[in-house]
Amino acid sequence: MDSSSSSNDKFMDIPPWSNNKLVKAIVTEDWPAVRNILENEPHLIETRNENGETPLMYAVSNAPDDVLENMIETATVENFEQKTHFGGSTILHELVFYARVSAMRRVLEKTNRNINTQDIWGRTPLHVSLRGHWGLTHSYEQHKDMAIRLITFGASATVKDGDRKTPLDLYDDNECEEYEETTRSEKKKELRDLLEELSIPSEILARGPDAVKAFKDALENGEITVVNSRLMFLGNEGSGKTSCVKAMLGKEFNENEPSTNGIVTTTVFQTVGKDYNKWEEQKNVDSKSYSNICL
Ligand SMILES: Nc1nc2c(ncn2[C@@H]2O[C@H](COP(=O)(O)OP(=O)(O)OP(=O)(O)O)[C@@H](O)[C@H]2O)c(=O)[nH]1
Ligand SMILES: [Mg+2]
Repeated sequence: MDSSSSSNDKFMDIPPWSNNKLVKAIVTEDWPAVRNILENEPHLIETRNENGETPLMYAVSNAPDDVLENMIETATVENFEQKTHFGGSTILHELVFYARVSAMRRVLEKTNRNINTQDIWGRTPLHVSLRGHWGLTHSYEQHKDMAIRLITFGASATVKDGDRKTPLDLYDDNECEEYEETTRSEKKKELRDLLEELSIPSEILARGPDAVKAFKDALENGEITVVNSRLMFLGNEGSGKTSCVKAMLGKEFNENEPSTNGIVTTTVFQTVGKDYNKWEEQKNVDSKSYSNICL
């Protein structure tokens, strides 16, 4: 048993890796055998070796698309949450390294829990997707597909790696040799602008160019992480929900507060006052994103 095993960890360290038929078939690129094993002994996919590597990780570099996707369909969420012990990388790091875009999408549809997991170099899957790799370069379409998809599933474009570089910094450093030479710099700028825009929270965008500039400056120089969450107030009629929310927003107490009809959503944001504890109401922003709900 390795150190990451625990009593409620269903993952098997047996059969020993060297006797694992599935791994053997992957390593020898015997894809018909892999298909057969997935059908008849699917449990073999839920195994790992002493380095925390799974058969799925082994398959990423060379398995045909249908085999890789079949493995992803068969695997459990625990399988996608394995990390290698030496590099700290996850299946998502592996998939973006080899630009296995549709397989990456299938994993994300099952779980996005490791979307911002950093490996021992501090790199998230988004870092790895946009970084230049010696001897393995990605096309513009691959960069675009992977990065947009990762950001849509919650990847942060502002996490810094061990060299204090964000995924976009690594993209700047990437020579993108695979891009067509005549349009390379234009394409890079286009994608960079798009990714930057996608990573700006909607409530900042709604407050106009000055807020966007302040947000970008703060990201360059500051260290504050933007966090958002949704609060829901549930309680019996007349128990004081509306009054509580009003108090949080610094509004005046009304002894004769009318009963709330149905559901009320209020969008709020936390001000950047001295102690960060003053809440103010924010109107005219996308209320789906940041709201509290009173029932
Ligand atoms: N004395 C006192 N009265 C309160 C307090 N909170 C609420 N109230 C009163 O209790 C009544 C109900 O409060 P609301 O805030 O409207 O309660 P609610 O849960 O939103 O009620 P519904 O919307 O009808 O479900 C109002 O008359 C409030 O003035 C409190 O902390 N102290
Ligand atoms: Mg109410």
